[in-house]
Amino acid sequence: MAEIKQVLVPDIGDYKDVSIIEVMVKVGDTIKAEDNLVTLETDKAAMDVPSPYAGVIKEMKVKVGDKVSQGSLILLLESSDVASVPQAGKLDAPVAAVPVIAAPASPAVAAAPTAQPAVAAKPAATPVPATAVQSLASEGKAHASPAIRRFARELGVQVAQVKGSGAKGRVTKDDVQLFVKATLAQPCGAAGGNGMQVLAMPVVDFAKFGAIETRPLSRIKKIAGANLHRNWVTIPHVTQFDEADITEMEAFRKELSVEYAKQNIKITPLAFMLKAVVVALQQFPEFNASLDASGENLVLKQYFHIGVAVDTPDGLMVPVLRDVDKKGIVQLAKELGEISARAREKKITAADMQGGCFSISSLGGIGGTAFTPIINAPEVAILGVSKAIIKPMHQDDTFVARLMLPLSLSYDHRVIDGAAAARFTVFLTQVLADTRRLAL
Ligand code: CAO
Repeated sequence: MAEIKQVLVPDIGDYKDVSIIEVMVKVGDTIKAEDNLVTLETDKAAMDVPSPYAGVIKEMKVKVGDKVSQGSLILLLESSDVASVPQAGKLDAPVAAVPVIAAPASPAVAAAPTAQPAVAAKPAATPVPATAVQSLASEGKAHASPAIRRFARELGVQVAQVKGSGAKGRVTKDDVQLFVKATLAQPCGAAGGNGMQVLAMPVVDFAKFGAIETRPLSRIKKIAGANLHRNWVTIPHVTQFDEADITEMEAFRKELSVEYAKQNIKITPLAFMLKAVVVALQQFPEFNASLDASGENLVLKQYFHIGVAVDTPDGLMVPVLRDVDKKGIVQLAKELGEISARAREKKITAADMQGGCFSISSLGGIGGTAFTPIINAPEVAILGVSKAIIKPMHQDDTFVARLMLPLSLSYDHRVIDGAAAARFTVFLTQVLADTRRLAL
């Protein structure tokens, strides 16, 4: 049966007469256990008070500006709880409030209209000390509770840009929502004041200058294009270039090619690359990772699924080869042949393209010396492979002809530092130069 419960201010340390700076709920709201109710502000930090119970709010006992201490009554709630938040002591004892430190607004993720410059892009992995927070908050001239900052961050909004309508200009949830609505309502390319002002593309009548033919983009190109655009504008890319001496690898590959030609398995350098990349990912786990949705945690993967960019008549597709660490070069060459054939025959499913950890884009069969591939989000790095050519390399005071393979590693600079990227490519070149290392 429903029961009226009192929700009290929990243990907030030695603080007394703390101001309520925000009330997030009102009479009639249905809330879940752990939903935030009010935000308290001491001279050091702000903290949200979560509800210990689920239920419907019957009566509010506080408002913004009130001063409260441990045990003050916040509200009455008709509890619908089967399982409330585990509490120490009496049933009506409040749970301890977890201090939520106001972190600075983090950068926009995905396609939010408020992407920010790369300098602000490194997410705060650990809470920022209260004093630092206060100075950052005042730099941003934004007055907002941690809950509102978090809410704004989730929507990719920089709280400093939102005009606060609350007491002393404090930014409320409504203010953030109105800001987002107003931004979205603006014509494309005219978004004001969000650091992402882009001129609209000029509309040109090309027929004025000569004969033309208009051809619609393929479905694949449209889908891939939207993803590429998002990844390009929201991920701070850097590309690290290197060259691997694959003279010995190529000799071995040619031997294998002859051997497996009878079985119709084509062994290209890419099969070796797949294997070598996994050895490098095992050595540098932050390359085998993704940022989580909050942008504040790195999810390290313990599996090794590698995407391979395949050029099809309808556009680029990136099917994924699974568990590359558990397969040999011949098996990988076989799967590569099969999956690229399926991609070209339009037989690839959405599932075939999911779950990748890292991608390889090889233009080695075509040509070129280097390129800057776009990261396949939510992955954090991609390896571009160009055409290997014989070059004079200086060794033991003389020049020798070696087959050199150009590598271009694009990486997400929010996650990977330049030095780590250079170490990764150097390690990769060492593995490719000595294929015995693939077996380590
Ligand atoms: N250097 C020199 N030669 C290379 C090479 C390299 N890096 N990579 C491949 N080759 C050779 C192969 O050995 C093969 O030679 P033979 O025919 O004499 O045996 C030839 O080039 C053709 O190889 P391939 O392209 O058919 O096979 P692959 O395994 O290298 O690549 C695939 C397969 C599916 C990745 C490729 O066909 C493809 O689609 N590449 C384009 C990917 C793309 O569009 N990327 C850009 C995306 S935007 O970032």
